[in-house]
Amino acid sequence: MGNAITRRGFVTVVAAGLLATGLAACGNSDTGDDAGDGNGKIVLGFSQVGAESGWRTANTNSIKESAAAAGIELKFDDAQQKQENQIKAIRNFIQQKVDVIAFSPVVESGWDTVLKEAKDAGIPVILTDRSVDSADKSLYQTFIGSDFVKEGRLSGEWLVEQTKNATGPVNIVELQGTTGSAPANDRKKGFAEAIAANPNLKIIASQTGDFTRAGGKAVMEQFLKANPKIDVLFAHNDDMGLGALEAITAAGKVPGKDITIITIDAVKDGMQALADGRFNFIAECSPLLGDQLMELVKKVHAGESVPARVETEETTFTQEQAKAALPNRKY
Ligand code: GYE
Repeated sequence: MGNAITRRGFVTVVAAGLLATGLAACGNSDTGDDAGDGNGKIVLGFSQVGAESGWRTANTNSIKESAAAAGIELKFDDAQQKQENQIKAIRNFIQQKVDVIAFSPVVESGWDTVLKEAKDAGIPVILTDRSVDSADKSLYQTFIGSDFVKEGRLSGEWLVEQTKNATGPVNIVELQGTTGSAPANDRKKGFAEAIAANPNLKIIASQTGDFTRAGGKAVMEQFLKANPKIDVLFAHNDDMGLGALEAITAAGKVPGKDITIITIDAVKDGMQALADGRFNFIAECSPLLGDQLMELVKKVHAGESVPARVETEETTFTQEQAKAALPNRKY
């Protein structure tokens, strides 16, 4: 594995042996006009997860803006968080003979058949934001996105440090992201690993809130009813944390004080809650993947080799750091 910081602040990880594999088989040496638009532009079919969170909205905007700036024709589909819709959209893109397909897989499993169809049609596929668990890596060219395990681990490590002098048990509730999605699986894993050596840190309840505010609120209400002593909330994204704030306040507790709140994403509303003292810590997950994605689209379309993995560079925020960063936050 080689590591290099690229000019856009992304860390590029090049896996050995990937160079140009699969690309030759794709045979995409045309001018980018297959979709019949007659304007010579590269046509990109993009299947988005949905519009479930502030993160997702920022990600969609980034992709649309970057495609326009790069002169790439974008066919955009919103799958409303349903895998079947994404599979349909990808099949449509194949039928329309787009030049490149990119998508953010709502869940990790169940993609092999449709990815094989794209490969057989000679259309290269790029995974963005979330990955798939397909064993056959030749089904896609590259995966650009965050290290979700690391985000969970950083969240857990912060909590371990904060609670190092705690004498009694620290009761944690967890709001998971969409069941079966890479960020839910990985954030859960990273967090659990980070706190594992501290037996007083206990996850007493863990359920999905589907990455939405409404989900976060509803599940937090149940958690509060069932558990008289909750010390910490770990939410897999800001939006669920923001929904949970309402439930916590309605239960007569003070968020950020009675209950320590850790979330992931660092979108504006989350950062505001952190700066205001209602959240306590956020691990950042950048949705601004558009520019980097368009560069990859151009490269795979030109038959050039690309790294197997392009990892987003991210940081973490405490309340003080959120106050300082908020005025310049882009999303
Ligand atoms: O954290 C969450 C969104 O896949 C990284 O999806 C993304 C996650 C993000 O709904 O807010």
